[in-house]
Amino acid sequence: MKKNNIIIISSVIAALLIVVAVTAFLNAGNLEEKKALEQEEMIQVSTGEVILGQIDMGLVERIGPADFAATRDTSDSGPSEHLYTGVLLKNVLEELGIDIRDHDTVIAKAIDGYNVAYEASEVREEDNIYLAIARDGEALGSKSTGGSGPYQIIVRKDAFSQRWCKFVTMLELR
Ligand SMILES: Nc1nc2c(c(=O)[nH]1)N[C@H]1C(S)=C(S)[C@@H](COP(=O)(O)O)O[C@H]1N2
Ligand SMILES: [Mo]
Repeated sequence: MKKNNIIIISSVIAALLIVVAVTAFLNAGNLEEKKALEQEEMIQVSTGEVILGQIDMGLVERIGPADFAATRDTSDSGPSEHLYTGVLLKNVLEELGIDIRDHDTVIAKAIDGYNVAYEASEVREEDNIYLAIARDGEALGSKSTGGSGPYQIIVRKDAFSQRWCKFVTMLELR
């Protein structure tokens, strides 16, 4: 084989390897970053590019968590009513100095790769989308401890709870 051909083929293989590596990195969806946030019991709030703030337990405590009932309905269990403790997501954003009217959508991103998009208009509703920290009086726990937290988004109007978001570590406002 000509030396030039070997150089061309090697370059193509190298370029493909770089593409594979970059794609794998992007697909990981900042898993390390999400794990660190889970560990520190924090949620990062951003526009996707710019960080707008961070939610921690102190912030939730300052807003004043309250109990509310919601129906959890999973694929392998029937509907069951639970008492969750949390704060309205819109109050959390307000506490961070974020005006939800500047955005159309809030995307919740969880540590297991589950993402849910909420319309800003839903988030603004009075008694619908909550950020919960406890269920039936017990802290939610984390994915590694078999729980659903430390934070979980509860959508009270979602009859089948599939738009709830367990293990949420990031909120992206678009
Ligand atoms: N992070 C995350 N959130 C999630 C899910 C999930 O797989 N991962 N499943 C959804 C679905 S389909 C249901 S019914 C509810 C309740 O799930 P559970 O049975 O694990 O409580 O969580 C929702 N939120
Ligand atoms: Mo579900």
